[in-house]
Order: sequence, then structure tokens, then C-alpha cells
Amino acid sequence: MAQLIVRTAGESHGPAIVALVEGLPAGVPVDPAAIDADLARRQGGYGRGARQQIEQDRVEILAGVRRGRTLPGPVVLVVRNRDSRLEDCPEVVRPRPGHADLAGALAYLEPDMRNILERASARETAERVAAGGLAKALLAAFGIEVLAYVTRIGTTAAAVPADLAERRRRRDASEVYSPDPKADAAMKSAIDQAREAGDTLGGLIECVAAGVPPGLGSHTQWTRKLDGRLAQAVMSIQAVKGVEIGMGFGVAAEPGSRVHDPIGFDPKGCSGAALGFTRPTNHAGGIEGGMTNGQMIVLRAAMKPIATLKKPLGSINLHTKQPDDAAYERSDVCAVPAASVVVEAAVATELAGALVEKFGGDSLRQMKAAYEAWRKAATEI
Ligand code: EPS
Repeated sequence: MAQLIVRTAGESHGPAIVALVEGLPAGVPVDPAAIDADLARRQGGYGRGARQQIEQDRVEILAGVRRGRTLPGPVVLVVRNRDSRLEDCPEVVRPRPGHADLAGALAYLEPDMRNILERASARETAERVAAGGLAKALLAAFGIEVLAYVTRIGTTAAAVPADLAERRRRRDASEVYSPDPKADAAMKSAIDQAREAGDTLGGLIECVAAGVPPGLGSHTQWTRKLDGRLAQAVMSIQAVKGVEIGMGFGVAAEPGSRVHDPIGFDPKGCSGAALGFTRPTNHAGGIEGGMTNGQMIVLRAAMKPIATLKKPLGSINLHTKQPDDAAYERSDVCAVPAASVVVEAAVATELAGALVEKFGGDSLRQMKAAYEAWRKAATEI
């Protein structure tokens, strides 16, 4: 089975961070400017810290692309760190509650937690965004659109308009990447208050994917269930503590008659991604039995507040085991907007992987032919 594999490497203050992307079909159009636009969005968002004034993330494509199209081989993407000083970064001996510091020190027997945090850092997500740009280019060739935005910062929630283009337009005009201009001022002032208090803020991100054909993923093996794979990809994003699909945790309190989405059929919709199958509701969030069902995929992620606090929580000195304040390093007050860009990339990468698995991955032309053949067979079922 064709497989899309994305791996990243690199430390936050090393020379660069790198992604190796293997298994994309040949012939996918690659636009470095579109990847750079996502990298810039990831660096931005109200609430970011001073590091982002130093960095100017740009993708360099070192392998696997020629004349704006993917070659049959693996792609290597590099984002250089301007703040590159790994050898000179000071030792960290007071673990931050909520960060990887203490667990990593014990796991890797590393008393200097600098050797943990450099890789645990969310700097790594720049590469997930760069790789996600390639995934989005593949999805676009099949008419699939992925869009993520911020729906809550702290206690301030955003309203989400029904129209996707409107969501994108509003998100792109918002400093907190929300689809609700009415919520922006309150979200920004919540971030300002957290900054003044030496504290940090988390929030909620919603990601939708439209135009996804039914039948991606598989019910046949737990490793292939697409909801599980999306959850893993998104939960692995730094500071994400919860992922839900569709109604998510809301399913627990409702009877089945209010959770499941009745099935209908409208022959006028046959040429669309859902092949004419309709649902009056989408509580399943576009996935049933670990497979897409042709409805919009709806996923939400909960991000905890950043673990590095200017007014630090109690901790210990790992060398002496005596009580001490947790370490403070320059950091962000709120990175929820930035994380929404990463969620979009992670969801796009998983969907692109599922598409490659179903329709083969050697060339885009071959994949499109396989997709059309499957569509024809599915409409005749
Ligand atoms: C991070 C700490 C900060 C953040 C970083 C994640 O970095 P620094 O210690 O260099 O100020 O800015 O995020 C990024 C660099 C980024 O590009 O997202 C951490 O400890 O996780």
C-alpha cells in the first residue's frame, strides 16, 4: 500500500529544522510562496513572544522538487533558525510544570533539561506546517479544502459563520485567527491581561475539511481508522490536550436518536464529493467506522496555556532536589492562533496520506485516474 510518511528533525536553537516527506505522488504542483505564507501565519497571531521578531521562516526545498512539481523521490524541506546558538544555550535545571522538562530528563537520563526542551519546543511545528503545505497542494488537486481557525481563547468564544469562504475571509483578517470579528477585541484583551499577570492562555481550535470523498481510512484495522489517525496527529501538536471529532464529548449525554445523522439521497448531488448522499446533520463530523462518509470533516482541538510562565509555578532544582521556582525563558503568552495553522497542516497531512493509500501514490495523473474510476464504480453501486 502506498504510504505518505512525514518526519521532522531539528532543535529549536539548532541551525535549522528539517522535514523529510516520502510517498507523495510525482507531479504535485509545489508553490513555495504558499508554504511561506502559512509559515508566516504560524509565526504570527496576537500573543506571540520575542522569538518571532528574530525568525523569518522561509522554506528551502533541498530535494524532491523540479520546476515547481514533485519528483518521484522524497522531498526535503528546510527552515533555518536565525536564533541558532544551540551550543551556547544555558543549562536548564528547574523543570517547568506542564513542559516536557522533567519527564524528558527522567526518560533520557539528561540532568540538563536544555537537551529535552530543544526538541520538545513548538519550533518543530514550523516543519509540520511546511510539510502540510505539500499535503494541501495534493488535496487541492482533488478539490479538497482544509481550514482551521480559533474558536475560543480563555473564556472568550467566537461564533462561526456557516459559509466556508466567509470563515476563511474573516480568519485571514483577524489578529487572533478567529472567524468572528466581534470576539477579536475581547480575545486580545484577555491575552493582554494574561501578559500583565505574568500568565498564559489556551483555547480551542476548529478545523474543517470540505470536498473529502467518502471511503478514506478503513474500518478493517485499528491503525487505519481515520478518526484515530487524525486524533493522534493533532494530539501530538505541542500543548494540545484534547481532540474531538463532530459532536465529540457531547455524544455522551444524548440518546442515539439525537447523535446519529439520518441518511438521504439527492441525485442532483451525484457529481459532488459526497456522490449525492445527504445528511440533515453532521454530528459524526464526517467520519463513521473510521472512514470518511462524504460530509464535511469537523475536528476540534483544546490547547492548554503555554507552560513557560513569567510568574513561575513552584518546582525544584533537579540537582539539589530543593524547592525553587520553575525556569522562565522568553516565551509566548498565547500561541493558540499559531497552533491553528499547525492543526490545519496536521489534518491536511493525514488526509493526504489517506488519499495516497486509497488511490495510489506514484504519480498525480495515476491517482486522479484511480479516483475517477472509483467514483464511477461508487455511483453504480
Ligand atoms: C518554545 C519557546 C519559545 C517559543 C517557541 C516554543 O522559544 P524561545 O525559547 O526561543 O523564545 O518561541 O516557539 C518557536 C520558536 C516557534 O517558532 O514556534 C517552547 O519552549 O516550546
